Amino acid sequence: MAEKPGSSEVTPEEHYLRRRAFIKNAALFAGTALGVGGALVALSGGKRAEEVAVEGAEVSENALQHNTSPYRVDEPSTSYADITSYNNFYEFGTSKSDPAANAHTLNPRPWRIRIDGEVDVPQTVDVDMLIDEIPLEERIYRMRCVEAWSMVIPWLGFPLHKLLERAKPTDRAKYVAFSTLLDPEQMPGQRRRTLQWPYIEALRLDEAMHPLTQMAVGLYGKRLPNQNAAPIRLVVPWKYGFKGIKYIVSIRLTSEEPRTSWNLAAPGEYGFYANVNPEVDHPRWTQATERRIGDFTRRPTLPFNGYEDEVADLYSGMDLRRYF
Ligand SMILES: Nc1nc2c(c(=O)[nH]1)N[C@H]1C(S)=C(S)[C@@H](COP(=O)(O)O)O[C@H]1N2
Ligand SMILES: [Mo]
Repeated sequence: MAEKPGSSEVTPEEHYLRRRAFIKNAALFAGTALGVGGALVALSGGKRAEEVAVEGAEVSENALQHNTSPYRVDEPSTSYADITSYNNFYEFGTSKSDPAANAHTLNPRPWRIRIDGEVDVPQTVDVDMLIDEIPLEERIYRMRCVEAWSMVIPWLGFPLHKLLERAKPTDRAKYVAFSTLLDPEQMPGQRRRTLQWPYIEALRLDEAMHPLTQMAVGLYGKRLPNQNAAPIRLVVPWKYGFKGIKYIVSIRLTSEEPRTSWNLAAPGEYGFYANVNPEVDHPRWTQATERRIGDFTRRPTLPFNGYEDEVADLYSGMDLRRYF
């Protein structure tokens, strides 16, 4: 248990789980005179959340223990302030500042997700239970919005396949559809007809099972703030940001390709696949370049958002202009 902070080796799962259990107990006593702050520093491993690293400080209930992962782009991360104030979450309005201003009405805990459809073990899972049971990893991914702006975001989460494997997809399962909660009380934008509510997104099963596809529960070492979709959202780094559905309550496996919100709203503009592709322009703007939030000049957009080596095989033989 005497690991030094900053050691980023992958921790064997059993050791990791025991360590998490210890930290949980220790956290119960944080703020008392027991002086566990120092012990937490030594035990936190991987990247230390700032809240945990300060000797004697209170352990923020928002801090999440996690490992680092090899998936980290070699570019500076966008600031926490930008990631949490420049958002798309149409359930709160269409302006970038609406979610940060209004998403305090969300009620992300407790939170359950229903997994059903073409699975042998349909189930309802509690997000806090998942956070306890599945080791979290930090992954620093590029995120490219279809509107041609981008960020680099240090997400905390776990690969989606770990969740899907629990439900045991049947042989007929070919797609995975995700749904956001429908509740205009919490999300007043759902009273307006900007999209057909609830927001629905979907992936092919092989895309959903790909190791890069992540369920995110945190950001910069802490639980997701409401505007970034507390308590849980999807992150598919080689696709346009709209595939990364927020505030998920349902995951359904299907044999037919599901209809998705943006594709229903404007099929000529937003395809089912939505792979980042600098060669296929949006009908109203170029996708060849993008504006990284915080930068002054535009930069070229990379095929599959820079994840071509990992994912191009998923689409071999497909005409990516037709299946955009
Ligand atoms: N439910 C829901 N999910 C959503 C959206 C939305 O409006 N509603 N916007 C999408 C779009 S277009 C983008 S770019 C990302 C933005 O995520 P962020 O605000 O956390 O950066 O969320 C995606 N997920
Ligand atoms: Mo987006």
